Amino acid sequence: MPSKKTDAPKESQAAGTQTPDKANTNAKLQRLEAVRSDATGQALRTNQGVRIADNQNTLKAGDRGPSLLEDFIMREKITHFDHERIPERIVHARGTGAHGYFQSYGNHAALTKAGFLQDPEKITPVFVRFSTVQGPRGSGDTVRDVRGFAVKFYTDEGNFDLVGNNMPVFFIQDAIKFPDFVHAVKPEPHNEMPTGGSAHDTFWDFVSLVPESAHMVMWAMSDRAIPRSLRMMEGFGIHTFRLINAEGVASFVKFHWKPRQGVHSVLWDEAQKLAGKDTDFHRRDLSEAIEMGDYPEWELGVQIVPEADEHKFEFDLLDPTKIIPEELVPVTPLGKMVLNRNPDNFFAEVEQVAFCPGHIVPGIDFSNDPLLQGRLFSYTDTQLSRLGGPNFHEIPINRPVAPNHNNQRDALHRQTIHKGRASYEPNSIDGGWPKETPAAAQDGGFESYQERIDAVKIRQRSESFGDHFSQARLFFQSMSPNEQQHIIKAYSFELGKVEREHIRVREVNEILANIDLKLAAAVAANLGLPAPKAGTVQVKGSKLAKSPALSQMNHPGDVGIKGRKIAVLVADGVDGASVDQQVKALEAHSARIMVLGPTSAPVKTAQGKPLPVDASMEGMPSIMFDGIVVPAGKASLDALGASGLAKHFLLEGYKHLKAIALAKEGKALLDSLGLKEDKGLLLGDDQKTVDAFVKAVEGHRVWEREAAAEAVPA
Ligand code: HDD
Repeated sequence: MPSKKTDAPKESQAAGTQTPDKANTNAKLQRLEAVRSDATGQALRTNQGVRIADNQNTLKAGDRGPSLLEDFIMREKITHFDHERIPERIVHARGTGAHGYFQSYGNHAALTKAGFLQDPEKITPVFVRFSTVQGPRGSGDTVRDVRGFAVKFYTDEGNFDLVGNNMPVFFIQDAIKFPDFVHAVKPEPHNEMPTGGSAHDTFWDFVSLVPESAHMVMWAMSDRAIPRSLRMMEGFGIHTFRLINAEGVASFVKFHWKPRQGVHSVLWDEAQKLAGKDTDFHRRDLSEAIEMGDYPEWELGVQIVPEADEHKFEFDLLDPTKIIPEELVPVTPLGKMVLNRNPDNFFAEVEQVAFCPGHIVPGIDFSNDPLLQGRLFSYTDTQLSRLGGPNFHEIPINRPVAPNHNNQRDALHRQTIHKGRASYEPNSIDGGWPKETPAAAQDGGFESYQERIDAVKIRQRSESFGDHFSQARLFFQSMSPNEQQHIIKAYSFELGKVEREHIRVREVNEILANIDLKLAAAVAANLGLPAPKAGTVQVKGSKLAKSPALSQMNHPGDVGIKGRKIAVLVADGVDGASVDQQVKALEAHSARIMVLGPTSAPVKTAQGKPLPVDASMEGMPSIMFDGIVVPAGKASLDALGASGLAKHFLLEGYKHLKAIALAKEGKALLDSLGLKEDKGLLLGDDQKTVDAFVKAVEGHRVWEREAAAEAVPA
C-alpha cells in the first residue's frame, strides 16, 4: 500500500503544477515556445553573434587566389554543415509528427490518480510521432510494415510516453529476442536490400522458426500494414499496463487509440505504386490535413481488467503476442486527442523527439510483460548514441512542462545553468533542496505499485505463453472475405520473394497450417507447393468464433467523407456549370477536391472560359485519390476518351475499387473502357448520383467490385 506520510515539500506547491486550468497549461507551453526562432527582420550573423557582410565568397588571397584558413565565417559554416546528421533511429527511422492536445472526457479518479485523466477542463499538450519500422529515414511511406504510434503527453506531473504501434500485438515475447528479430527484418547484410520491406529470406527464415511471431505476422500481412492515412489507423499500447488510483487500487489496462476518421487501408497495388510516385504520401497527407484545419482526432480508451481477474483468460495478460478481444472486455473511452499543429522544424521536433515506455507518471505503472521490461532499458540507452549523451531531456521537444529539478549534473550538451552549491542529497548547504515528495502527499511523488513477488530467479518462458496460433486463427477468421483474400495474397507475394524453398515450405507447413488450413492451402497453391493436410501442433483455439472488432470493415469512422480526396477530371470543352455543380456538392461534405487536366495548364470550358486546374493527371495519379468525378461536356469527354493518361486514370481508379461518378453523357467513355456500372461506378447528373457517390466514398472502397476488377490490368 502507498505510504501514509503527507508532508509535501513547499517547493512543489510553489512550482504551481497543480492548478488545472487552461491558462496555466498554456503558460507552461510558452516555456517551450521560447526556443522557437524566427529570423524575420533579423541580420545574418555567425554563431557568436557577429553580423555577416558577405555570405557569397570565401576569404581569399586575391580574387583568383587560394582560400585563407583565417576565414572563421566560412570555417564555422562548413564545420557545422559537416556535422548536421545524427544517427537515425535503429528502428522506426522513417517518421513524421504533429503537435496537439489531449482532453479527458471526465474524472477517472476511480481508475487512476494521473492528473491529466481527472479533469475535463484540463488541456494536456501532446506530440505524436508516427513511423514505419524497417526502412531508413528516406524510405517510402506506404511500404508493408507496422506503423509506430508514439504519443508524448506533457502532463503537469511529468511526461507520459505511450509508445505503441498500429497493431495490438508484437512479433516476440521477450525483449532479449528484439535484436534478432530486427536483424532478420532489416535489409540483408550483404547487399542492404530490400529497403522498407519484409519480403526477403532473413525475415521469413526468422518468423518461420519462431512460432510466437505467427499472430503478429498475420497482422503484418493484413491491410493494417498498408494504411490509407496515418489519420486512419488505430493505435495500441500493446502491453498490459497498470492504472492505480489514490487508494492504491490497481487495474490492468490495455491502451487503445480509436480514430474518428475510421480505420482504412490502401490496396497492395496502390501501396507499391505510391512508394514510387509519392514517397511522402503519408506525411504529406497528415501535414496537409492539419494545414487545412482538418484536425485528426482519436479517442483514447482502455480495456480494464481488475487485478483479481488476472488469470481468468485463456491467454496470459503478460504475453504481448495476445490481445484481449474487445468482445470480452470492451474499450472504455477516457478522452480525446486532437492533432492541430504541424512542427516548425522537422529535425528539431520530429527527429530529436525521444520516447521511452519508461516515462510514466503517478497513477500509471508497468506490468511484468518481459517485452515491456526490456523496453524500459532500451529506449534511454539508444538516445545516448542517437542524441549524444544523457542530457537529451533538455532538447526542447523532450522537455517536460513540469519542473524537473534534481542533482544530476554536467555531461555532454548540458544547457541548464544550475545555481547553488549542493548537487547531492541530503544537504544542509542549499536548505536541503530539492526534496522528495512523499507518495501520499497531495500531488505525491511517484511510487511503484507494490506487487508481491515470490519467485525463483530463472531464465524460462512461462507455459502460459505457449499458445501461438489460437489468436492468429481468430484474427484470420474474423476478417471479411475481401480482407482474407488480401492476407492470402500478401503471404503469397512475400513468400514468393523468398529464394530458399525450405523457408517457404516451413512457413506454410509449420506456421500457416497451424493457423488455418484453407489459408495454408491457398498460399501453398500460389507458391506451387502441396497443401498441408494438417497442422504440426495441437491448437487449443479461441472460445470466441470471431472478433468483429478486428475487421477494419467494422471501423468506418464518423466523419463521413470529410477530408477525402476527390479528383475531378477535365479537358477542353468541359461544361463549366457541371464542374461547379459537382465541386459545390462535394465541398458541402468537406471533401478535398482537386481539378485535374491533361497538363497543368488551364483548360477552356464549353462556355469559352479558362478553367484553372490544380494539377495534371500525370502529376497527381489516381492512386492519390479516394474518388473520381468526370463532369459533363462532350468535347471534354471525347478528349479524355482519346487520352491514354485519362483512360489509365479511370481504369486504375476502377481497379482500386474507387467510387467513380461520370456525367450521363460519359456513357460512351465508360463503354470504350469496357467498364460496367456498379454500386460505386455511377452515371448521372442528379443529386441521387451525388448521394450514391458520397456513400461509396464513405464506404472507402467498392468491395463488391473486387472480383470483377481482377481482370483490369494494373
Ligand atoms: Fe521499440 C523505437 C514501438 C519493442 C527498442 N519503438 C520505437 C518507436 C516505436 C516503438 C513507436 C519509435 C519512437 C519514435 O517515434 O521515436 N517497440 C515499439 C513497440 C514495441 C517495441 C510497440 C513492442 C510492443 N522496441 C521494442 C523492444 C525494444 C525496442 C522489445 C528493445 C529491446 N524501439 C527500440 C529502440 C527505439 C525504438 C531501439 C529506436 C529509436 C528509439 O527507440 O528511440 O530503442
